[in-house]
Amino acid sequence: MTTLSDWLAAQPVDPKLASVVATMATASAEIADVLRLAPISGQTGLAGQTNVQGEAQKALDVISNDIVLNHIRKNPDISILVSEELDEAVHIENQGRFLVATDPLDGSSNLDVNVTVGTIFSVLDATKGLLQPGSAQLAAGYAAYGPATSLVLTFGTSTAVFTLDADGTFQLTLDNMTVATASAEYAINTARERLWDAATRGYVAENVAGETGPAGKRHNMRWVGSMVADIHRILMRGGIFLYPLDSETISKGGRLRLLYEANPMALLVEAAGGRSTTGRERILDLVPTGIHQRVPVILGSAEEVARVEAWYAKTPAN
Ligand code: FDP
Repeated sequence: MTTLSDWLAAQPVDPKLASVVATMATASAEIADVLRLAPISGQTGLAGQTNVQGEAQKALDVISNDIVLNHIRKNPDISILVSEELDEAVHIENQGRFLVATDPLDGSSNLDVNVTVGTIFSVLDATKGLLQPGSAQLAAGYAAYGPATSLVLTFGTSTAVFTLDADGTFQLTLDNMTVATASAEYAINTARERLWDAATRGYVAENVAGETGPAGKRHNMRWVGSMVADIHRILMRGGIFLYPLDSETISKGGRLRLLYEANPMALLVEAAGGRSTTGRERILDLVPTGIHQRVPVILGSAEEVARVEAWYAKTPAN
């Protein structure tokens, strides 16, 4: 077996950059431990609850953020942390060349039902500022805390999957993964159908029409509602994930966050041969205007994403 350390040492990247990824892997292994035992330790994942001793509990996403921050502070090569849990970027007093943007616990509304959640992260050159396009990412990854803890990583050219072993090391379980070009599985929250734009409506209607409709094949729908779980399924067996702009999210720019959700997932998917778009633009080309900016997200198997892009191309922007 190849451990994460062996694999990182063999990558043609700056060893300091590799150390940033190793730091996020270590933080993820600690978060996996906390989540695994959370129901026994009485952690509900909800803020404002008290434990059996009557002590105030921190929400699991706050605990996860603390774990990440704690590990980041120990790595002198990381000088800035942007986190979904923190309003402002944290500037750490060192000369570290790297910035980490993270959603420390994504999908947290699934915590109480023991469904896969995850930690997503993106690594940028800290000397180039907070608001860089996703194409400038030096590395990206996520940990998926499911039946197994998976760590999925890219330095921008290929995507590899590791699995957390019983002794706390990550073992390489799939190198150079590819997202199937064609697929018939789509993921979207259909409860929002009344809010969708014409392009989303058109694409989904074709899928629902099945083999006798314009898509010419029967589609299936899967929506975990935890982005890490949905994207992990798509990376492993193909498919498309859509959280498009709709009449409710339009005022905020979208639902999901650009810096620590859309960008890292887009880099992972594209490095595995898939596509990513807002519908009208490649996600990785967007220049952020704020650290917590939201964007529409459509990514996955190239042929399915191209079908959605074709719908947007023939639908005028609002
Ligand atoms: P959550 O709020 O539980 O953290 O990041 C936001 C996110 O989950 C994604 O993981 C998930 O894909 C999405 O929200 C689900 O949104 P809906 O509840 O609107 O379906």
